[in-house]
Amino acid sequence: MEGAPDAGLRLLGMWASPFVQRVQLALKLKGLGYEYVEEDLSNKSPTLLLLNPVHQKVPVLLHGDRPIAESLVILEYIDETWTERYPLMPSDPLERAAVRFWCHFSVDKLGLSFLEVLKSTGDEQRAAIREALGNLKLLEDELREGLFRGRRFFGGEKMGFLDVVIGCGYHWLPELDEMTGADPVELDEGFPCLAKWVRDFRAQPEVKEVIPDHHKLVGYMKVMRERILNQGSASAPRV
Ligand SMILES: N[C@@H](CCC(=O)N[C@@H](CS)C(=O)NCC(=O)O)C(=O)O
Repeated sequence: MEGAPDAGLRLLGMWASPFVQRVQLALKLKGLGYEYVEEDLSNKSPTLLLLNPVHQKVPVLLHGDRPIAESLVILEYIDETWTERYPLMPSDPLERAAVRFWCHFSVDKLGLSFLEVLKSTGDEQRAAIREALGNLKLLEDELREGLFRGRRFFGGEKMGFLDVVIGCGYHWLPELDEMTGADPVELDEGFPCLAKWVRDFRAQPEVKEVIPDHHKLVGYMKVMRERILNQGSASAPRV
């Protein structure tokens, strides 16, 4: 059992998955205990296939006997079910809309552009990195002069919904070159607000408990990258 007290929660996950880490971090911030079940994604359990027949992916959160799939959906469920503990979503509807907008951006644009970096080499990878850094710049601008300007976290003084989503997806940015074989990026120079935000995110005790050891993660990502490059760009990774 991870954490306390027992809220009748079971999480099907995979240790390296940023989507799973989002859910683990949200549960930690809410102080909710849960049973963790590690899935072997190369040999998915009948339970996973039964509970998430549409996507057959982790995470799946079981609350009692009710399964909830898709990390963003799970996060909203957790936040709306345990409203009195550490609210993740802002109360202002306009700010909630902005949080949802940047969550979509993180999935649709940022995530896809970094996947291209992982899947490519040489000139192709340099072009992919330019595209990914362009997307990162949009987030930097948002922290510097947008709705979240002057804040320590997107959520304010404390981490909120967007910090959980983007933080679990991109806490490894300082190790981008090691993970992807790309040229090193000077985060502090080009992205000072994001660089500070990543440092603050990684320093949070709940984050330290959830995010895997960076050496282990870099090793895992290198193996994934080799596998993807050997399979050809047509295959999607099972990360
Ligand atoms: N949109 C999903 C993505 C989840 C996802 O891609 N999970 C990966 C692990 S990181 C998975 O289960 N992959 C198995 C597969 O693709 O067969 C979410 O946000 O929960």
